Amino acid sequence: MSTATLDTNALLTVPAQPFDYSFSLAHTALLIIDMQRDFIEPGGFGETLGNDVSLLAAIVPTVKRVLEAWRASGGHVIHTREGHAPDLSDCPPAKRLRGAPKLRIGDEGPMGRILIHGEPGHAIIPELAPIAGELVIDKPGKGAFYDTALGEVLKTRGITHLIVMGVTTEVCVQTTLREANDRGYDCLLVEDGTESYFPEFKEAALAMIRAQGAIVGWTAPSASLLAVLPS
Ligand code: C5J
Repeated sequence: MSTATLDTNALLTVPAQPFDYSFSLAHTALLIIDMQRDFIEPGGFGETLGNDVSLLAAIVPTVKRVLEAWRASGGHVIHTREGHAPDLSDCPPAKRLRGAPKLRIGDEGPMGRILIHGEPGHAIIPELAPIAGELVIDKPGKGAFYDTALGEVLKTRGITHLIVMGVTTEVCVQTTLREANDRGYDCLLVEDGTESYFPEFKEAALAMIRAQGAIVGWTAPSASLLAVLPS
């Protein structure tokens, strides 16, 4: 179907857990969380914390497939990046100093300073790079609403529903879903469009999100979403 003739207010329904999820393109944003080199490529923040980053890299083709189909449908796209100002003024010492990583936030690594705005590692991976018209939200915390303009942007655009992908499932993705849910957004998490360094944490997070009648939100495989997109 051509987007020129598309009714973006039409309701689309995805078979999801714990029950069907309905949304319209006009009032929904595809929100892609932190698909940054620092989490997905060797030498970044994720690896300095001792994680196997290849687990996260494996979802890139799926995220790309959904992103391209969503773009073709003409829907809103928002990307987030976790990171900090070069002077670390927005990085609480509790975040920087916790644990014993090989490199801390702000230290010089193979992809520049770890999780610092403008450094190569802070960038979204090239396969998923934002295009003109797509919003990028820089966030200092795990949740995308904390200390950002995301809430205002969604209100201005009349967005009531969020379809979410990205990393990591139980940290920035789950925190953002919980923040969004408390603000009244209906959220669908794409099951194979999110990943954790700990597969058991991913499964637990998915189960927690959709438990108790979608207490935080819905989950569905990408194939179910792709099947209803007009592109
Ligand atoms: C983490 C994130 N795991 N994007 N960040 O520190 O989930």
